[in-house]
Amino acid sequence: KRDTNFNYGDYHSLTELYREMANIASEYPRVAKRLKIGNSFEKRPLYVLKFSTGKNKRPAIWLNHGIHAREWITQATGIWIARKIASDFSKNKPTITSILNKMDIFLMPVANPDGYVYSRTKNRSWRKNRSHKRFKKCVGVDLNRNWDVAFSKGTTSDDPCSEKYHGPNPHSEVEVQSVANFILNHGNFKSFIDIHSFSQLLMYPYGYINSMCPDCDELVSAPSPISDTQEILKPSVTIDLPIYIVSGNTIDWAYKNGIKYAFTFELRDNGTYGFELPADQIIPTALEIWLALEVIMVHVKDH
Ligand code: ING
Ligand code: ZN
Repeated sequence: KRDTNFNYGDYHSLTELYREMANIASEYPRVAKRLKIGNSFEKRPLYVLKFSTGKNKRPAIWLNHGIHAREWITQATGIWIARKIASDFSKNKPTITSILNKMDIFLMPVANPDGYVYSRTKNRSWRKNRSHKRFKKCVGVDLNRNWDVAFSKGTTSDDPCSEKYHGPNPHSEVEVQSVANFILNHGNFKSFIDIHSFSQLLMYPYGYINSMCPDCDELVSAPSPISDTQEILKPSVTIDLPIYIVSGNTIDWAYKNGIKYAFTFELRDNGTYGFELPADQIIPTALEIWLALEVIMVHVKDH
């Protein structure tokens, strides 16, 4: 039974999303827990939902949503997927049950809460977090340029006023540090999927250099998480190396730290509405990405 009337077909405030995470955990206590992995720069909690049926430190997958504030479809699909995992499991649906019998899923619906609040209340097109340092004339770091991999090398900026500012040093941002520390301390992550919008792409490593990662044969050639995903999503998604060189990005860091199944999705659309995707596309987009995530998670479980 649902004890909330949270509308999954609409966009929500951070407070509503955080409350719904707590609701999911309390409605499905056998499988879901809400963990706090740190605090944002502005001291908001950083929450993750952990889905697990077993002991600690099973092989795990991290689903990362909302690292960029204005990409509202990513936070909205994050909370939808969270409830989907819990409710499918409670109904004994075979795919999610087989995944959760071997693996844990960690889902972070809002990886950049300060930026999200700012985008909702002050500036719809805000991308970065909201950190600031003394003597710096602008606010915010691009959290998808702040990771410790080829820091400051491409499609980024050392100008704090740029929306692609990489920050003063790798992992300078507490939102990046908190996720990185959690993953390194855990030590058994097999997959990291970073969800963005828009462009309808699925990208694999590397982003920081124009070449394929050593495992890319498995990631890309059939049968593979990518080719299987392509099969079910076609023709709505294009699969490729990143279209431009991006240093300091999340999935290159994950891959370099031993997490082989590292992917970036760009959700809908193809530019008609861009970041301001109408709310009536939330559930269709969530259904689409969920199919892809199930395929990838099954592959990870079996390898
Ligand atoms: N796009 C990503 C960006 O940070 C990306 C694209 C991600 C490229 C990861 C390479 C690696 O620019 C959006 N929409 O943020
Ligand atoms: Zn993004």
